[in-house]
Amino acid sequence: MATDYAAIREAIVDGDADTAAALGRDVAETAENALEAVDTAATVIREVGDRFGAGEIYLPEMVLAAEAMQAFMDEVTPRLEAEAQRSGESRETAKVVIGTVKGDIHSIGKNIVATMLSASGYEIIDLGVNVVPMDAISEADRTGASIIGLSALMTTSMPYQKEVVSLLTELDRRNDYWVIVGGGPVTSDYADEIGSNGWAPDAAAAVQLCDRMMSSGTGPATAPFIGKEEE
Ligand code: B12
Repeated sequence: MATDYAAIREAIVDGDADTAAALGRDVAETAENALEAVDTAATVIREVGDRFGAGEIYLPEMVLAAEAMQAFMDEVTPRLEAEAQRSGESRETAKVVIGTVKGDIHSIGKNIVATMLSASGYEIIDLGVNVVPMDAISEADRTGASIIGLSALMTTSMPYQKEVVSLLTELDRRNDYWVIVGGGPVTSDYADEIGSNGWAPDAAAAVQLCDRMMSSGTGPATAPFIGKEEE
């Protein structure tokens, strides 16, 4: 059955969680490409955010839309996992500590990245949201992770991505972890500037990014930054 993108859009914009959940179930059961449906939902929720930013709607409306998006994602996530598993060739994998940085509670995008990485064979240690920089490093130490993934959705929280890189450098431990960053306002140039190892615009690209790092054969301290490919 063809995915009803217009209905997904309407349910999220209207903040109708029940309908969004039902549409999520439809996608999980019948869609040809679940990730494409998730990308559509992500575009819609960002548009809702733009309208909030422009003062056209109020916070409660953005909250309702986010809840509808979450209800949709709850239904689609198992299918997303199955899809990624099917397309996964054999690859070198590793442990990834992932979280949304301090001061920031946005979790939807981070969760999609975690789901896709996990389905692709990576072991995920999800620290949740509002993660203090040193905690990301301590958890990576504790779990023996190779990669630290940091999500930030607000310009005000982006500096905490930088702080993780700076802390590792100050501790003389920059070679211990690949640090990758992402999230709505985070650009490839910013990611390069703060000294992270890589950036990806979406969850599928995040998997490719980790794959490239794990097969690079070099250490994080000397590896060239991997971000937006030059056109
Ligand atoms: C949904 C949402 C919320 C929900 C969050 C629900 C949840 N559980 O996540 C709620 C309603 C709770 C919320 C709250 C707030 N929000 Co809000 N929110 C959004 C919104 C509309 C969408 C974010 C989203 O889910 N996008 C969809 C996902 C799929 O996309 P994504 O996160 O970018 O992730 C993808 C990629 O970026 C990438 N990626 C993401 N993380 C990572 C990590 C790595 C390592 C990699 C490689 C890749 C990667 O892959 C993902 C999948 O494709 C944005 C608008 C926007 N343009 O982003 C505003 C937005 C981020 N919020 C904003 C604001 C201001 C707030 C509040 C402060 C509002 C308030 N007055 O209370 C609070 C924040 C409180 C806090 N301390 O964090 C502003 C931020 C402005 C700024 N300063 O930069 C935005 C931009 C809206 C706006 N235009 O004003 N918000």
